[in-house]
Amino acid sequence: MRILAINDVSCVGRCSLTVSLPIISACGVECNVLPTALLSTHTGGFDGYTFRDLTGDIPSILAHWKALGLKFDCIYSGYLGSVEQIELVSRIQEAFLTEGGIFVVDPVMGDNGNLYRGFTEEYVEKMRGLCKRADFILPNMTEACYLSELPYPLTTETAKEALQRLGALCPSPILTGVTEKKNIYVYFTDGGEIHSVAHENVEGFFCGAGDVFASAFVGCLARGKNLSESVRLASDFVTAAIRRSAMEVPEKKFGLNFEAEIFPFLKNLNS
Ligand code: PXL
Repeated sequence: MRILAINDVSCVGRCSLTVSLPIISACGVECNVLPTALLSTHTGGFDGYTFRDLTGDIPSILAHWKALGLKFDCIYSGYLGSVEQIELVSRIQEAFLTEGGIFVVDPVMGDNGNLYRGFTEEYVEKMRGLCKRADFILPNMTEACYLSELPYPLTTETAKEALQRLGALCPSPILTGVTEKKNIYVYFTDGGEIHSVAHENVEGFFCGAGDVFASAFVGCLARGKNLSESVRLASDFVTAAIRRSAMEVPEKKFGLNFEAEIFPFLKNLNS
């Protein structure tokens, strides 16, 4: 099983590829990478970060891979720096995904009801197009609201409406981070039916939590777990990391201490 993770490299702040690589590798699966941008930190909380767009490097990387005859069994895309990169990811899926391979799109665009810096309505529209090509999409509540044109925040009732609308984009939408009262829910559709996984909500917002969830989900799928098992394993893992980090990590912008929870996660994956 060969995975390609398409995401940025944020040097500091535990998100994107610095999260995907260790988690997917720890699952026991080969993780290849296509970096979309190089940042000194992520954009969510550090002032003065650097941002180098790597779009210009991608065509020659792809040409080399084509010459090598490379294909990937799973392609997982996350933070894409531009509308142009969304189009490139579509081309990569066409050219490099094996027959019957899995395409997972995390439509990384925003959090807490807002788009991240530099993202526009045009980007949202293009992302809808990419979601239409995916086997699984993993929007958080903010991204689900933008994609489904429902008001933020969702409730447990409107989350089902959002899931239905997302179902028009992709057969298996997985909606994360729906909070109501004391719980936080992941909603997903399996075999046409709506399912949910609930955990106790822990105060504290961590950049990169969505990347931890998505990477674990991809690793579990690649290891042959089904949709429900993968959602359960990934959400148990990210919840344990959030619970621990809420107590231990004084500066939330440095991201989740997922490292300390990786062994229990792997134990569950391997049992
Ligand atoms: O984890 C989401 C993410 C990924 N990549 C970059 C980001 C963020 C969130 O802020 O800034 C560069």
